[in-house]
Amino acid sequence: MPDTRIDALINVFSGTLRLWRGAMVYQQTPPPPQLLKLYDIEACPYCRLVREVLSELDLDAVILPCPKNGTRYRNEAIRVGGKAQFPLLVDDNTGRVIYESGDIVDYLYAQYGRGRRRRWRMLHPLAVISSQAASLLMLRLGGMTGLRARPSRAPQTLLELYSFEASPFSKPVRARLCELELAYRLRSTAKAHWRDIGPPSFRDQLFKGEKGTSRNRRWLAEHTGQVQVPYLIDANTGTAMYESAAILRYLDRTYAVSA
Ligand SMILES: N[C@@H](CCC(=O)N[C@@H](CS)C(=O)NCC(=O)O)C(=O)O
Repeated sequence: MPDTRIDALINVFSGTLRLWRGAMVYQQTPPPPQLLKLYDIEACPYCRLVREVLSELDLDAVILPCPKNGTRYRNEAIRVGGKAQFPLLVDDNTGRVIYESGDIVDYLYAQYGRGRRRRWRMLHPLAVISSQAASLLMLRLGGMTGLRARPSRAPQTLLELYSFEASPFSKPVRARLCELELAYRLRSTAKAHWRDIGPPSFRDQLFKGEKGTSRNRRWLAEHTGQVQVPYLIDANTGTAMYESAAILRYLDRTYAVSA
């Protein structure tokens, strides 16, 4: 089985541990004028909890990868927030700079959703434990990607990735973007209708109806004729592509530098 399939299988288990949070849109929010910024480590269980909520509120964001030993955005994060702790959310719409996953999740639900019930906030420690278990699973079985920086060259223009947090095939791509410290505009593409559930090849045979049940899903349907993630757009080279294995090869070929 190719590596990406094994990774995807491990990600299915880790997604199940998180009860598939970050797979469905709970509320479609009008996009705020300024993009949110998230200083993030893909393998960090706390960052995962925040990314799940971006998917569930259908919020796009600029993801600024800060892997261990990274230099490209880590110093910027310390300048902005005062310390190297991740996740760190910056919302230029309100001037808020927030550490602590629980506080960030509360803030996102309050600012862009319908608020979060107190009992969910009280359950945050449980969410942390299951997210840690999910990360541990990937560490033990998948070698934990998306943790440490690898040498790379920086693109001039932000990459764009259509993805949602629980997507098993998107995770390895986000992990590689993190390791290579490649910032990207996350186009949240979580499922907004039960018709969206299931692998695209199977689902598209079953449901012939209109594709595109959320902003970014509609965009994919209109511009590419299908709805599948991950989908990468790189304006630096005029590239736009589906298929996680091909995207990983492209990122390595284009941006990785041998140490
Ligand atoms: N209580 C914090 C914990 C955050 C945390 O410990 N993050 C780790 C990464 S998983 C970190 O920032 N480590 C410092 C580093 O990576 O340099 C939260 O919920 O956000």
